Amino acid sequence: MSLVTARPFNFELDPAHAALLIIDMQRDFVEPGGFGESLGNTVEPLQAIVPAIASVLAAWRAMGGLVVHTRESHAPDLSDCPPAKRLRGSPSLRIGDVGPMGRVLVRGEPGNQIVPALAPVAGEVVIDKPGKGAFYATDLQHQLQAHGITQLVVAGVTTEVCVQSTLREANDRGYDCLVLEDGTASYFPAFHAAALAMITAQGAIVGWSATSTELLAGV
Ligand code: C5J
Repeated sequence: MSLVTARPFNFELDPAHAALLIIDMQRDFVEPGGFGESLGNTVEPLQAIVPAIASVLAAWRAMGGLVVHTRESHAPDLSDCPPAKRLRGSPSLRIGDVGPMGRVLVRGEPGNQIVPALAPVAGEVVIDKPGKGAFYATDLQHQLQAHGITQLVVAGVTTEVCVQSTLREANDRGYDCLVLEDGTASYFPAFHAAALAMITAQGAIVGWSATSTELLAGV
């Protein structure tokens, strides 16, 4: 066990039973020309967190911890994309449309790959998820149980959408979750701050938060 300085109070990290879960750091969200930008967003806040995640990823790999990456993605025939999701809003590119990085949020397309600085290596788990939460319609729970995982260190995007949905799903399944303050981001900085506040409120009702530096001091 090692004690990580965290909010709302220190987090007892059990490295042997903790996984690093990196949510949706895929080109579709992080790079210009992808789905995130097609919705009218600027991608800079998401690009800014790549170095912090990369440093935690390097430390996690060095200690032999389980790394899980997720990608929000759909089958090429969009059979796992409800019309309610595809038709929502008025993006310049809808899910399945052809954009500068191939078909938006479709598995196997260039834009659906994880950004090169955080690309998975052999032995790491990659979960393709059709929803916002990483447990919905995936085998994430099975993978974590198979590796004896009880704690999750969570990074990725966006804080108030896929990160928060996944944290709530994980919390309901009994995982202790620590979210990285400088390893998560939103297109809307105010939503990032609000999501962290919601997660850690009421005595860590959903989880804890810490910076990557605070986590690394305890790894
Ligand atoms: C969104 C995500 N925001 N990964 N996806 O649509 O947060």
